[in-house]
Amino acid sequence: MKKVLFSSVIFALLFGLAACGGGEEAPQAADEVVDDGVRTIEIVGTDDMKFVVREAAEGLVTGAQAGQYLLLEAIEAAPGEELRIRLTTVSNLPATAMSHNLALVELGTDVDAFARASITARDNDYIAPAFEDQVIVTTRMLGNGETDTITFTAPEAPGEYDYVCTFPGHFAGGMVGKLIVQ
Ligand SMILES: [Cu+2]
Repeated sequence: MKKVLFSSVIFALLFGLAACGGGEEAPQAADEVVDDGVRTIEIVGTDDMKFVVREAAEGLVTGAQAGQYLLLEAIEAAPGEELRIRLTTVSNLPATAMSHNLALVELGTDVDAFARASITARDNDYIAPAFEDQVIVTTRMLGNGETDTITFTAPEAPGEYDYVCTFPGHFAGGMVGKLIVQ
């Protein structure tokens, strides 16, 4: 019994040390760091109210350089393709002033109306309840340093699906893009 206890203490000590890891950036959460073959797109939301990526990649339509990033204009996907989007907000401002989400909506959604209606939907993470049935998938609203990962299946119907950030003013500021299913 005594030996067992001793081993447990050693184990706890070793485990504790390993968990501390010493200064390296900790992973977001165990369930977000996975390698299961699903295409994962790392997107950053910036203080310029843009969706950006760190580098170009197949299946991404990128535009102008935006500081250290590339503007992300569109994501190309096959019908029914499984996709994962990891959105991270990088900001110098408090979350109440600068947060981002990424909400993908059905074809035919009036995104301008959706964004405008969502301005007053703070209690619902800035997703207007009246438009919820047109939202295919959305991340949480994220302040500086926060990340959310969504895994979803691209629609079967080909078309250009809008995604927007619904934080007040960000749609108007150009925080938009398209999921091109083809
Ligand atoms: Cu935003």
